Amino acid sequence: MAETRTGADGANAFDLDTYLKEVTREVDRALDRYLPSATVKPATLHKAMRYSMFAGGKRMRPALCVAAAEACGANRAQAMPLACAVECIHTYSLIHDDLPAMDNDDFRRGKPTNHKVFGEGIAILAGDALLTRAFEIAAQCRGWRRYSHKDVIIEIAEAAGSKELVGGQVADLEGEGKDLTAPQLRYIHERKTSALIRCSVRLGGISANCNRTQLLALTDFGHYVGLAFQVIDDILDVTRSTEQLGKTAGKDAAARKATYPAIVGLEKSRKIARDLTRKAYGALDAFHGRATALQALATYLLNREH
Ligand code: GRG
Repeated sequence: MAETRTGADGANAFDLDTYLKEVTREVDRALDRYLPSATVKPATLHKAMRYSMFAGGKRMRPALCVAAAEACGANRAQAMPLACAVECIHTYSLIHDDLPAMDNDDFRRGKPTNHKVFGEGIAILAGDALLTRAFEIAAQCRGWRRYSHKDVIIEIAEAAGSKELVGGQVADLEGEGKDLTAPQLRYIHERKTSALIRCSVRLGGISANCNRTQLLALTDFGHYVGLAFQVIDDILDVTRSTEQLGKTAGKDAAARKATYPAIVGLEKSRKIARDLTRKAYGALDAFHGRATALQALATYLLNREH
């Protein structure tokens, strides 16, 4: 079990590495149970769903969900169903994002993209089935004292829907080749990336029956971490190689996509990511030192190299 250790300087050092390994193992085990086996008919579809799901994603959204639940006093098992639901939505969005009609990418999570292996038709359907499975998992949860199943279904549907995740993707597509302003770019980031990260953190709180003050703090934390996540993603796209990222590097410039590095330069972009992460830390004050894992995850996401 990951612990908070006391370092040589007397300060507490959270062992994030162990924490992430443990959470990833538990999430992978749960996802394996939640997805139909690769031999269940239609086997091609279930193979395609599993191919992308177990291709080696960082599992950041489930980890944030679990860490948020723990900050509110719950255990990992309580957060696991909704953590898995969010990873199903995230994986669907990546499969569809990689399609020729979208970002047209050949490489994701260090492997050929879903449509490269299974063809476009099956890739679209694997994405659809993962999206649908997320709602099934949420609907099958035992329930929460303060939140109804309807609350949770609406929470996920709004984050994944036309005004957030899908809406952000539309704005991203429509912005290609245009000179966007920083506020226009932020509009895209808030929807395309931050909405699902914010939802992951809120679902962790909901899994723990969090109170209103905690939910609002988690909302702010997820919002700022989600924005910082995309700024760092844009920076990595220009500073890292395809091998290091496990997905095609330099795609944004090639597609003439607006990014923070393109608009304000690399140094200013790094400062923006640091400032957003600082705001995320600020939101954790509401947890009076009980949100160590969330704080460590925010730092990790700021400093990540892939
Ligand atoms: C409805 C046809 C249709 C398409 C929608 C919503 C959508 C497709 C795509 C979402 C857009 C998208 C991919 C946003 C970027 C978010 C982002 C930075 C993803 C990468 O997340 P990581 O780094 O990935 O956590 P891993 O692979 O580690 O899980």
